[in-house]
Amino acid sequence: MSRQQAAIESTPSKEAREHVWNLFRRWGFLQANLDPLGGLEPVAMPELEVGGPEAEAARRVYCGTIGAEFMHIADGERRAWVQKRMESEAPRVDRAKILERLVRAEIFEQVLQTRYLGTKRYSLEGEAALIPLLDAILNAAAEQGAEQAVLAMSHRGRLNVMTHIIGRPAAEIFARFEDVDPRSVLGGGDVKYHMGATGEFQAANGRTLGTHLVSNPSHLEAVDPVANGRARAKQTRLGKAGKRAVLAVIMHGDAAFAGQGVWAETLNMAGVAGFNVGGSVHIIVNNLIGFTTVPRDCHSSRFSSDLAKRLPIPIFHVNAEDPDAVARVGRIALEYRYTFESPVVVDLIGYRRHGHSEVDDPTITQPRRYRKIEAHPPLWKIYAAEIGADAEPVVEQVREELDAAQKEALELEKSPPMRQLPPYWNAYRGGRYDASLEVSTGVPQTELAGAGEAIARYPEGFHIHPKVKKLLEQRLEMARGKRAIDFGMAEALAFGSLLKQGVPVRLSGQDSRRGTFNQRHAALIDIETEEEFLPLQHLAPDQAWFEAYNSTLSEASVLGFEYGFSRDFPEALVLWEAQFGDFANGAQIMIDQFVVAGEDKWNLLSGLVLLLPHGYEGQGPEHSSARIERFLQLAARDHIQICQPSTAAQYFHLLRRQALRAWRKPLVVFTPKSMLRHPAASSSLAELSAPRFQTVIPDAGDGSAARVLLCTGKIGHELAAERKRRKDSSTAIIFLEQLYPIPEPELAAEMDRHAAAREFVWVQEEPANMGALAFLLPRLERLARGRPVLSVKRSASASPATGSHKAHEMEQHTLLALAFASPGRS
Ligand SMILES: Cc1ncc(C[n+]2csc(CCOP(=O)(O)OP(=O)(O)O)c2C)c(N)n1
Repeated sequence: MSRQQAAIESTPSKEAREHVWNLFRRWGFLQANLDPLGGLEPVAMPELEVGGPEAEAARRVYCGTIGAEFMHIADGERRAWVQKRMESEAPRVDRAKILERLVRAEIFEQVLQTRYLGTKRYSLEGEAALIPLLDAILNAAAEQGAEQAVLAMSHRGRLNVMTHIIGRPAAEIFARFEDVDPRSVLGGGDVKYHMGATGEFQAANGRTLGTHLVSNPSHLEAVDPVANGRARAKQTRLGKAGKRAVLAVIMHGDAAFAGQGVWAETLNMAGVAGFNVGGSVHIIVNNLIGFTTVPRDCHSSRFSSDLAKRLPIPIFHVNAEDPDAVARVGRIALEYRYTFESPVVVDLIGYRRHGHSEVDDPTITQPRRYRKIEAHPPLWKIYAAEIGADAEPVVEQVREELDAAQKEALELEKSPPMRQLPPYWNAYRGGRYDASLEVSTGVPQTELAGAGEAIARYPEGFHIHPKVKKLLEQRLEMARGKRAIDFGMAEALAFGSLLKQGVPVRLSGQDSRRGTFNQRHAALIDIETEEEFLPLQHLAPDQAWFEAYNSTLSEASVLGFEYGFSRDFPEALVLWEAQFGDFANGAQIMIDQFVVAGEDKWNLLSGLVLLLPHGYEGQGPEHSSARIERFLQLAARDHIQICQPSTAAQYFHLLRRQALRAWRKPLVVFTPKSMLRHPAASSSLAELSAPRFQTVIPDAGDGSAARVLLCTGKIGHELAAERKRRKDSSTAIIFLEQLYPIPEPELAAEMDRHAAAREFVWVQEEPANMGALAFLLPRLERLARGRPVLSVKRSASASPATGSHKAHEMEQHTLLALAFASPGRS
């Protein structure tokens, strides 16, 4: 007998009992019976080698088919809550309903397997308990007052969830297997197990929950922040009640959960003001395999869920072959979310009956495990025997229903869309650009002055920082027309004028409240109290809402979140800002898979704005380029807009255009750094009152120039200064402000106006293999009508810019010299 055992048996005091229970509360999950196939060996724990009735009782609670990890939570109230739920008697569950759910889940897969042999569907078999788990979660959510659930998941079991939880008719799934309408998606569309779906869930208490499964790409976990952003937007629509009314449920594969950083980034946002969704419910659909890779090669920890312990949130591991325990855990998890507005993780441990997809043979890599699986009956059979029920009538009925659904699908001419857009999308459209979409974006000077005064105002007694005070005084002068308007003020006026027109504005990014370049000051900070004041929230009583958030230091999750937000708030101007444009490549998956391709794949629109500081200023390889070339490579079918406004007024009109046009397309804006306050890029109030954004800024001359330089952004101002210094009157400079959709009529008109020009020269700061050159050259050549189009650029390079400031200056000097070199020599 160990010393510990002896001590406990000789002194059965309350403290000793508590001590034993605490050992199991802390470590019991390591010896819980979690793997239906018995592969997950219990961990030898000397702490748990205690005997006696208390230990037996504690072992029954904590080493059964539920393994609860919660003792890492510092908040005693939360620990006590989980403890109470674990240690109280398991509530009764509706076993007949659970059995029916299991039968439906498995027979659905079997029917698809026999009818469409050799087609990938990513079966849920081996994890069928996911359906009763989601059922328990949504039923409990309905009791808590939830009205909508935003669900996200990858491939595994997705078709099953669409049918049995989201509520889409099985005929729609069959229609996709039959591929009844291939012409409708030529060159576009997406595979069936990525599609979004909208439906309704009938809860046991009589309430109906709106359900939506978010469209998602193959890139595992990329959908996580998107789903949360969508939930946040839906919550924002409902005001204070939003967090209770809208629930996010995100499902993960075990390999992806452990391996993909975007999920870790998303979890890190859970408690941050701008990104909180009142707690999302996470389910790891844990089949203890990732494609062909076993858990020990997928993560360094025992459980794939360990990363979740970065936050003080509970993790409930549950054996997927104990459906009663699964249903119980679902309810506990959901109620924890609602009690503490906290994320919560359910780790549903089962197996995968087939290969990664049904066309893959798993016996090559896991022969022993798959021999076991082959001999293992489906869960509904095990459960029916356990509860003494006859499942055959349900099986028959489900088969008949699915037969009928397939027949129905064969009669369809089109695959009906499984998702529906909410009515707030009615006023917006995508598709091709046409000029009739344009609206006036100018604002009368008197209104600008009024908005400007309000932007520069702060409450009496507010202790303002002297530097900010000066900036606000300057803004006041700008509003009164006594000082030229810089980019910071132009942006504030764009936001302010939109807010007054009823357009909400949401901005987030790293240090975006102050602005990386000290240019924004969206939130003023009292230097005595550190209280905040956001002038744009105090413009007028009937103004729209304004939110500006500093984000976590992440690109992928924050951009994903804002994309999600924009998907459910088309009426708002939603902006994500990169600290420097270079860092946007940390969010490349979001850009490629959602922002740019969303319309093509899913016919889903977004008006999200990406603000990407760009420009060569000698700050090294990573603070120069927002990779214009990459965005241009992605540009097709008018699905994104790519612009580089060269003046404050142009930025003002561009932002307003984005919000006021009915055309909802993502907008990539290359924003300035050194030009933020440069006189050449500043504007007058009159320019902000001008009718609209100019896609092309023509040269101010009479069109007689012998040589025409074409450019975009900062380099144009440098070219103009150089032209002045040289007293050159034979060179024209045209600014291309919108790189895509390429404004052909405007550009052609301006190039044609220069009838005497012998050549056109595209001038860019970027190396030859970057920037807009490769994209524009063939187009410019076409518009030049036979005249040569030359180019001036840095030499091709693998890295965007030099690390030496002096080298940068030498290069810049050479660029300008070449741009003004005599014809034919560039
Ligand atoms: C980011 C990313 N990398 C790789 C893949 C290819 N891939 C698709 S499924 C899969 C295995 C996923 O395993 P797991 O997360 O455990 O989910 P399961 O398929 O077992 O349900 C992999 C590697 C992918 N889709 N996304």
